[in-house]
Amino acid sequence: MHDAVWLNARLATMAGPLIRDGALAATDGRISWIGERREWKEGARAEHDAQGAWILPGFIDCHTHLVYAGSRAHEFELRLQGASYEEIAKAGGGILSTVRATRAASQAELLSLAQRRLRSWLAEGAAVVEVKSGYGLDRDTELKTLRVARQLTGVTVKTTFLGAHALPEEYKGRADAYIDFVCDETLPAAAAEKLVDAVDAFCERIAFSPQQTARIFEVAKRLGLPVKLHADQLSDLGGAALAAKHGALSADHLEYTAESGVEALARSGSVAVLLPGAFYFLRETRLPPIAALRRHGVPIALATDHNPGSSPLSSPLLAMNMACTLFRLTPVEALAGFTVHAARALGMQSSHGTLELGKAADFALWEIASPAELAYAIGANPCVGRIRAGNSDPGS
Ligand code: DI6
Ligand code: FE
Repeated sequence: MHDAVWLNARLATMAGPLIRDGALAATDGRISWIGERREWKEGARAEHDAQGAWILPGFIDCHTHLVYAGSRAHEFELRLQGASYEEIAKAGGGILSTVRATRAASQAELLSLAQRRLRSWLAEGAAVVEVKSGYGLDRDTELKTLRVARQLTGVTVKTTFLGAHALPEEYKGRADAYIDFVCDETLPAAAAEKLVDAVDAFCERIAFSPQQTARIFEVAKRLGLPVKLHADQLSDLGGAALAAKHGALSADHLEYTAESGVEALARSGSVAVLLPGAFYFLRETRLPPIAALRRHGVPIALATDHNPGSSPLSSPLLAMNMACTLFRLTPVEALAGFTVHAARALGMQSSHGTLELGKAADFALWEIASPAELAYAIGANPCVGRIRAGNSDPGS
């Protein structure tokens, strides 16, 4: 006897062909039966009529910076008057202005801000959201933001330590000393408190060098933590190849990645995470190497990159549309980018990302005529239900 079954459903499992008249059952929070309706002969304690809705795996947003305080609307105005993102960062605005606001906020304030932001993801059927630190930069605030991420409710949260996001004001001109501090103090302290699922860095001219990034990765390895990287977003520092060399779960952004970097990702089995929100919001023109990623068979994930400076985007659906219109991904690729490949970018492919027997019963119901509509429509939200661990009232 299964706990619950959804009948009269259309299923996009993201692991096989579409099922136009399907049934999906859940037991103990996992998918306990899935297939054609006519083959469903078992019993369930609760029977739900999906009324012809499409069921897809719950979306996985594998790259966000959700926990922060303050607003950067003013910088948006400056950029519209001609200032560049890099100029604003060099003048002490940018990430550092969010760091000041985040340091000043209490843990309770940060939690209430982030939980409120998260509502948009819940409304669009998200199951998993990755959340990075990186707006604290001192030890206490990095730990504070990661604790907040762990306290968020309604989705499964994966935390990523991003202490090497920017050089804090108190280390001005002493980047290597700051990397020492991250390697010796902040990262080990965060890991000891079990606040870290993965380790990331911002490898960029305006942030940290490949050598500094490699030092962080060595510490992550010693602590037994997987790595990911903000790679080649604004310039090609060989970030993708560096991530691949360290067996990264993913390399993210990749606008400036050369073909050799793509080949390295293919060899290491790392996922390419594309972030069309930042591309759009910074009005970038250099496209990530989509054709090469396809040619070399690198799995492509998508994410919102939600952050206050370069991608104030809170909608997975809009990110999918942007990936199609700006990067020319197909709707099927966009859907895979927020499900099966995103799961892999977080190392959770054995439990999430597809609708298959034994995986988490985390899925969403959509009132649409075909799955492609999710990537096609702009500004609509046809989500009519969200199930988490088999539970249709997934409040916490
Ligand atoms: N890359 C980005 O685009 C964001 N962080 C990063 O490493 C920008 C974050 C910000 O501007 O606050
Ligand atoms: Fe980012």
